[in-house]
Amino acid sequence: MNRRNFMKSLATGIAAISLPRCSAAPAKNRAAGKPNIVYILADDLGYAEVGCYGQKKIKTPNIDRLAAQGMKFTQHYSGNPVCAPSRCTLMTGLHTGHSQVRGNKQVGGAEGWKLGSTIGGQWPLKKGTVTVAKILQEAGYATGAFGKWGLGIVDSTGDPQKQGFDHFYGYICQRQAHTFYPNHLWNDGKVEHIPENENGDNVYSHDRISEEALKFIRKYKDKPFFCYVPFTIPHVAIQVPEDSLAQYKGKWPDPPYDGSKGYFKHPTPRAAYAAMVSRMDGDVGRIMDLLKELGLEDNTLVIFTSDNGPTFNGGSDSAFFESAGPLRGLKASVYEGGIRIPYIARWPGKIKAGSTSDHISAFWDFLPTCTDLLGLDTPEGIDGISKLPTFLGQPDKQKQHEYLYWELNGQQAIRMGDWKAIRKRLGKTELYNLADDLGEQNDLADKRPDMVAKMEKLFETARTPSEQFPLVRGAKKKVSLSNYKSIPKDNWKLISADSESKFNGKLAINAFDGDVGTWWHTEFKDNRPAHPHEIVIDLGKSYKIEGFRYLPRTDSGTNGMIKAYEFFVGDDPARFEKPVAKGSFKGASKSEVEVPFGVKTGRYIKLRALSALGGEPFTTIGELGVFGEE
Ligand SMILES: [Ca+2]
Ligand SMILES: [Ca+2]
Repeated sequence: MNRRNFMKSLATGIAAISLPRCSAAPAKNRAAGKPNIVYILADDLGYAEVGCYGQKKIKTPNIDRLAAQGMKFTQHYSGNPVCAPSRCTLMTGLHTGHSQVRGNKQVGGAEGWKLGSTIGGQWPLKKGTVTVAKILQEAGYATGAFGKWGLGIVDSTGDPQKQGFDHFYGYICQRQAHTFYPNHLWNDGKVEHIPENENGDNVYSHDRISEEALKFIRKYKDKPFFCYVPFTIPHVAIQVPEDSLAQYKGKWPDPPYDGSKGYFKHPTPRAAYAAMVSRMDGDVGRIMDLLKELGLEDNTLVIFTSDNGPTFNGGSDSAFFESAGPLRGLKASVYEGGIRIPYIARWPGKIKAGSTSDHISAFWDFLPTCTDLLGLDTPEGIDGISKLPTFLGQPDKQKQHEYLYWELNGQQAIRMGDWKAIRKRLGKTELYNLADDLGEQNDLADKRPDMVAKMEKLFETARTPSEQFPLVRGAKKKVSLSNYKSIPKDNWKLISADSESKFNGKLAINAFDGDVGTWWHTEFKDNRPAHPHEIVIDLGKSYKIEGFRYLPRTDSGTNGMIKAYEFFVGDDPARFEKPVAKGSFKGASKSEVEVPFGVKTGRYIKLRALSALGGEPFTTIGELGVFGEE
């Protein structure tokens, strides 16, 4: 089935289920065998940070109980060693050689921290993406996400409520989740102000998020529901309420953390970190208690896992807790410690209690497992394989991956059977045999050139190029013109620019002539005008514009590189309404900067520069581009 037919079948699905969705049909859904799905995703929880995976210091009785009542996977992998791309693979069934999001790519600056800001966030999922949430939604599930999203801010194409979730509560921008006492969270696309945190650490966001997840389960108890709970802890900052801290205070030598490795300082960081894990464990327990209370235990598949390995900064102490167990590497690394994670599945009567599986699986298996569960067609071209046969105790029916693939910031990794290959920035391939070298200490590349050749071929073929997430960054100083192809500039015309440097040819038209080596520079002689500087361009016809690209001047100079900006789209070059995007570019760089925003239709664009990086009264643009469609 191709993608179009698949989308068509989704559409048909809507019609077929629209009646029961509007009337009381819970019994029918039950009979149709649609189990509820609760997917709990811890943030940065290491392979060995829960008791049932060998943790000795931190207590996780509820997660351990989940394992005792379900199946524990010893070889399950996250989608990526960091947050956003990992979650993208979970949602789309595609590994990071094929997925839209392959890194933590911020959009704009840290504006997401500001109350009600809809600027910032992470690179958004595209419109029309087939997500597991969408599939479940169309299959009649109530769908809710509670915690940290990181795949596009409110109003962008990646907004969770445009990607299959009926409800979203929590942090829409993952950077905002670097404090657990925020001044706001997001509730169904609206800002929920938390005034209690304006002058002190009073409302712990994790508690609110847990409460909302519980409310959702209660509200939709009579429907099949998909409750996705991407908890925000134990990711740093190390912050936890006193009642949890009390459990660990004074248990170990605990040197204070002075804040020098980022985030916030803490007087007893080890105790606080352990307390964060245990507090999250407590909420896993509350979710299980509620399922029991509502009589939903038997008809609910509960999955508990983590989005990547344990972290190394912000005062965390992964060495002290042996957070990755015997595995090499931590978060952000494609060694096992960065990607092998705890994974427990519980479904009484279907999944054998107290069982263990060494089936090799990954985040991108979740989507096809769900379609398999519901007897739906799996979208073509995805990388995942259903693990339902393993859940149901039929290992002989379980299809195996030929290999798993990851990439991040120039690192590539492949797991094929017992073999693991790693390559960094296209350098020499490392080769390990995990069967007898779980810690990836003994590089066998020189001994097995045959296997290295096989893996190196896969490093090329397992991925498609990504314009937004090139495998190796910074390799080229020059920006490729192909980056600017999205909306052709052949018919663009300059409407106005408030100033240009005529004497040396740095004219305003250089801002969109398709040449990275030419740029617009505002007048810099004696009569230099001050900010703001504006350029207005006619695109030749109307487009649905989804974002713009800014390439600063590409020589060694830096003056005039735009800092604060506002960007407008409109139908009248003389009158624009409020900006569709505003923010600041972070630092001087020869790279282009991309700023996606929600779709805005118009024929004219205006960029207004409010300040320059060096504080001088200039503006320069090497190349301006816009992306979107007709
Ligand atoms: Ca994470
Ligand atoms: Ca140019």
